[in-house]
Amino acid sequence: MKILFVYPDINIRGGALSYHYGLGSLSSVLKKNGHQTALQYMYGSYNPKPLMQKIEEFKPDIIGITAVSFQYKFIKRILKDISGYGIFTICGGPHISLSQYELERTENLDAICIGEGEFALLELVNALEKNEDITHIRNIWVKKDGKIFSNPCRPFIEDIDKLPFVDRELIDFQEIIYSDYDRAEFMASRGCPYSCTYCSNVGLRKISEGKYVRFRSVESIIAEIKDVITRYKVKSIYLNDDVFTINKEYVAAFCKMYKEEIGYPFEINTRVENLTFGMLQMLKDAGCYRIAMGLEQGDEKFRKEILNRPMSNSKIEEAFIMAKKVGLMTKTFNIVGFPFETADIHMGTVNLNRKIQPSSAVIYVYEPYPGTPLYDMCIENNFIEKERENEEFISRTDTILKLPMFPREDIIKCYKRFSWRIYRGKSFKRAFLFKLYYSKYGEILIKLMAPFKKKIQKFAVK
Ligand code: B12
Ligand code: SF4
Repeated sequence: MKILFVYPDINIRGGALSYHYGLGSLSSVLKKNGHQTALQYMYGSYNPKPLMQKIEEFKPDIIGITAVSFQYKFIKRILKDISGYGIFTICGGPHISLSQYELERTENLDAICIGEGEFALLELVNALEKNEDITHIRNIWVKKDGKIFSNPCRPFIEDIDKLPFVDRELIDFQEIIYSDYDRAEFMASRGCPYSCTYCSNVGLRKISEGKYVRFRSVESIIAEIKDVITRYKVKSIYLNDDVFTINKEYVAAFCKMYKEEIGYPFEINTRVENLTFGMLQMLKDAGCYRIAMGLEQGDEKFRKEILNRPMSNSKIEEAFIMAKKVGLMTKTFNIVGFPFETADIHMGTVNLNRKIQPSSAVIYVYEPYPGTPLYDMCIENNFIEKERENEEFISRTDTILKLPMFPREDIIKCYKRFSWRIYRGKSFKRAFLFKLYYSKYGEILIKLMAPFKKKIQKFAVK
């Protein structure tokens, strides 16, 4: 069978193309079982024409679309625009997994996949090929003659080492690397043990039985990195796991083997609670050059009570001091525009970042994701402006919330001024560059400066 995957990545800020691990994994499993796959990566503004052209060339039997919440409005347009081809359509990914009602509400959508899709999709494709019944496959819900056939989910895949490496050939992976500072991305794990109220992990964990947080063996991830760096031109590695440092012994074993067998500069995402001076030294010694941590909100009480992130400000400060001591660059992820936040509470985020002075600080506007406790809180309090849900803007630069305590204009102001506020008087070049980046000309500048972005980044963080 021929399966055409669609990765909608429309109206996303930043200028770097991205790889989709989930689709890469699905593609590998299907190919291993004798099926053919292709991908349509939809980047920039909405344009269905290249997709239609791909459908005409590849002639797929099935179209499989991956969905995060922000992209769902575009997915509905895609489904409408390609409905004339009459091809079987299925949607999966975190949004669908937590908003199963979409199957009933979405026209021209035949099925959805809830949770992990490798073995469910394979079963579906095999059944379609043999013209067998498809209404009883675990994880797959099907719409047939207006009737929904829902099914339970199989347990989470226990040993993720058993999955083949993701299919990097599904896309021009070298182009992805070039667009992302010559960096190749990997994932050593699935899942996250924490339960921040704004993050989909809270809901995704409940989908299936079994262990949610799983790591591949160190040997397996090192083998994959080796495979990629021998096939592509790569200068650095990004382990994009939700939290890479959950298990101390794993980090130690990884660092040892990575240093001996790979040695490229690398970066990771982490949580302040996991970090010790010894672990940071080990990471640095193995070639880690930067760690990224979600700070999200700087007001300790708000962070604990609304976001379920109980770490103290002093713990955050301590982690950044330690990282700087061992010579690691640091990056914070921050969010503005949470329900019940105010401009004053947001200043806690500014002040904490100002104090710790990370090498770079990223800010997003809060986006409510179905299946999360904070989304439910938005619904209960009538904070979502339903009529604005289909509006087109760049993801996480605007809000669809109407918060009596934090008007939209103030959220956008805080978003745009954030980096200027934290670096002003501390690092002129960072303050200036970030001010430009978040200004109304930011998006145009990102595009114009794309050929020089590596130089600009080096200049900004040094
Ligand atoms: C790595 C990552 C990225 C990377 C790579 C993107 C990717 N998805 O591979 C980058 C940095 C590019 C990225 C970008 C974004 N991300 Co992101 N990302 C993640 C992260 C940390 C891991 C994703 C992953 O690889 N998981 C492992 C793979 C194997 O799982 P998977 O992708 O879910 O796919 C499996 C199933 O979902 C299913 N499946 C998925 N698609 C399909 C399609 C079909 C047809 C079928 C049958 C099955 C199926 O089968 C797959 C294999 O088991 C998750 C957090 C998480 N724990 O999921 C956030 C997450 C997916 N990201 C999120 C968001 C919001 C974004 C952005 C919108 C941010 C932005 N504004 O820039 C963009 C959107 C990109 C896009 N257009 O999809 C949210 C989505 C929440 C939501 N409900 O919308 C998540 C869940 C984190 C969170 N805050 O809650 N992200
Ligand atoms: S630590 Fe990060 S990935 Fe884990 S639940 Fe919280 S926000 Fe999500």
